Amino acid sequence: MMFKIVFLGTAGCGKTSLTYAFGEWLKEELDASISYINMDPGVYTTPYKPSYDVREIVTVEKLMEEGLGPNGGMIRAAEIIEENLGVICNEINSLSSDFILIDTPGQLELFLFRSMGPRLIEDVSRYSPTVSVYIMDPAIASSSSGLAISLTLPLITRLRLKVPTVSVINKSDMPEIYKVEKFLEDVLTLGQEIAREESGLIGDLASRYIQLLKEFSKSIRIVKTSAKTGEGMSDLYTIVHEALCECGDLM
Ligand SMILES: Nc1nc2c(ncn2[C@@H]2O[C@H](COP(=O)(O)OP(=O)(O)OP(=O)(O)O)[C@@H](O)[C@H]2O)c(=O)[nH]1
Ligand SMILES: [Mg+2]
Repeated sequence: MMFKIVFLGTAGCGKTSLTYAFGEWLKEELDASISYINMDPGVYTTPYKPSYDVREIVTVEKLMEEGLGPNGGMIRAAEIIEENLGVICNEINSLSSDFILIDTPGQLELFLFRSMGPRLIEDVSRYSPTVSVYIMDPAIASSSSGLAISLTLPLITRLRLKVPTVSVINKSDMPEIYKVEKFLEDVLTLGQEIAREESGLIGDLASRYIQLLKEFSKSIRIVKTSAKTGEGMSDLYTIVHEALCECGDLM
C-alpha cells in the first residue's frame, strides 16, 4: 500500500530538512521505498534527490532574471504551478513507492491559502491515503501569542486540505523548546501569559481564543522532532500512522 505525506509550515521551520530526515528514517527502519517530491519553485538545492521536481516547470530564480522581485517571482511561480497542476498531479500519481513525501514552498500561504495546495492534495489523495504534517517552529511557538498562532495553523491546514493533519514541533534540539513545552503542558498558563501581555478587549479576546484552541486541540498529540539530530522520527511515524488509521485507510 502507498501513502502520501505532505510537510508544511512557516518559512524556515524545517520542511525540507524534516522531509529528508523522515524519509531516510523510513528507509532504514521500515525498509520502505521513498519518493521525494519538491513543490518549492524557490529552493536552490534539496538534500534529497526528487522523484518529481516542480522546478522542471518553473523556478523563482528564472523569473527574477526576467525582472521580477523575490515576492513577485514567488507569486508568478505559484500561478504557473496552478496552471500546470493537472500535469504535476499526473506525474506524482504515476510514482509507485511505499511513501511519497511532498515538500512544499517556503511561504505557507502560497501552498495553503491559494488553490495550489488544496487542489494538489484533493487530486493525489484520491489514489492513496494522505496525511499532512504541520511543522511548528520554536522561533515562533516559544512566545505565548506565537504558540496560539502555531496551534491555529494546523487547524487551518486541516480545514483547507481536508486530510488528517498531525502537528510536530521541529528543531527540538534548540533551547527554546523548553518554553514551548511548558506552555503546551499547561494551556492555562499560556492564557494567563497572554492576558498579562495584553489588557482590555485584546486580552479578553486572547483568553477566549485560547479557550477555544484548548477545546479543539485537547485530543491533539504534538510530538517533538529534530531534523538535525533525528530525534522523534519514530514518534512522528506513530502519529502519522494513527491519523491514517483514524480515517479508516489503514488496518
Ligand atoms: N537546529 C535545527 N535546525 C534545523 C532543524 N531543521 C531545520 N533546521 C535549519 O533550519 C533552516 C531551514 O531549514 P529548511 O529545512 O530549509 O526549512 P524549510 O521550512 O524547508 O525552509 P523554506 O522552504 O526555505 O521555508 C536550515 O538552516 C536548517 O539547517 C532542526 O531540527 N534543528
Ligand atoms: Mg524548504
